[in-house]
Amino acid sequence: MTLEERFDVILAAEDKIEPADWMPDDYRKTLIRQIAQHAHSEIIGMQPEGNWISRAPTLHRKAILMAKVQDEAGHGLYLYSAAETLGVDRDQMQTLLHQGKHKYSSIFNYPTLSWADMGTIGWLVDGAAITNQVMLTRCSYGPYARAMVRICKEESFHQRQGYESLIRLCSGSPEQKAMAQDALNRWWWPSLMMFGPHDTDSTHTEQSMEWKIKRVSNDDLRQQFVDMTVPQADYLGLVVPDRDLRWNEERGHYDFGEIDWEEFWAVVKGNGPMNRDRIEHKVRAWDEGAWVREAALAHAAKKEGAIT
Ligand code: FAQ
Repeated sequence: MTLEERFDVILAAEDKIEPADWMPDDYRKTLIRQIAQHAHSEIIGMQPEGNWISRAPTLHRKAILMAKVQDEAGHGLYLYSAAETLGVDRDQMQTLLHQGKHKYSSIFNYPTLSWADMGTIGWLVDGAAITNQVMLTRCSYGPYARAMVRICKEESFHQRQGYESLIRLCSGSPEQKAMAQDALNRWWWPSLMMFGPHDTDSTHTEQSMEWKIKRVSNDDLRQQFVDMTVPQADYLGLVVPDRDLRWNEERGHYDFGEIDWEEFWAVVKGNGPMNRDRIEHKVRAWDEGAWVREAALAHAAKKEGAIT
């Protein structure tokens, strides 16, 4: 059996490809691209929420938000580790992100303007992330699939805390409910954009599905998310900002309006409302944190010296 045949047999048997296994170069490249983007999204995704830690309305909410942001850092670290098993260096991934050569999710290029944005990010952004990531627990690449199992468990807490926070806001004063509606108005469409372009415009879906990296297409996941989320908005008494949204009895799904693809591509290409700020902040944090990395390395070397 050739190496390529063995690779195909593993995929067909629904087994996992492991780091030491032979894999096609493009399979490796696709995984590095996707896992690095995913890791960067978790790390950049700390910024919009970190922005509210010092302004959380109660100590209870502050503790929850800090734990959530810390979890995102952890997710980034699992994912960088998963990418490293494919032979890419972590510093290299950071450099490519800082130079704008690596992408991260479009969603994190929007500003967080009110406290209701924290609940809405948990509800919608974590909700969309889980919808996408549950299929990735079945990804053919072992280290990525296993990282996803743990990440999904944590994201599910994130989603529920967000929704719970919105239930509280929506049963509060009219001003609080209006704040929640305003947050939904601003985050709904960017959340739908998280699933990527239509299947017909998606460069990678067909091949990634053949390789069992992706198991469900962008449009099917988006539909799943809409079907799950609209009844949740109804329960909150909030209105989804889409005039074309209606239940389609025949399809058994919600029909919904068209995404503003011009806005999507502008954000993906670096021209969204917060792209420049996000990268500037990330580079500054990296530079200012150099002494921490140096100290950690010196400490590790000292400990190693003490052992040998
Ligand atoms: N933003 O051919 P496709 C989170 C790019 S984690 C930016 O369809 P693919 C946790 C795409 O890269 C959220 N770029 O691509 C959290 C490609 O460009 P390239 C992140 C996008 O890979 C919550 C081009 O468009 N999750 O939120 C986007 O097959 C709360 C063509 O697209 C993941 O990364 C986009 N939205 O499918 C943290 C999940 N969509 O690379 C803090 C893993 C597409 O050729 C707070 N990733 N592009 O230059 C995936 O499942 C896939 O990569 C997709 C895109 C579905 C995102």
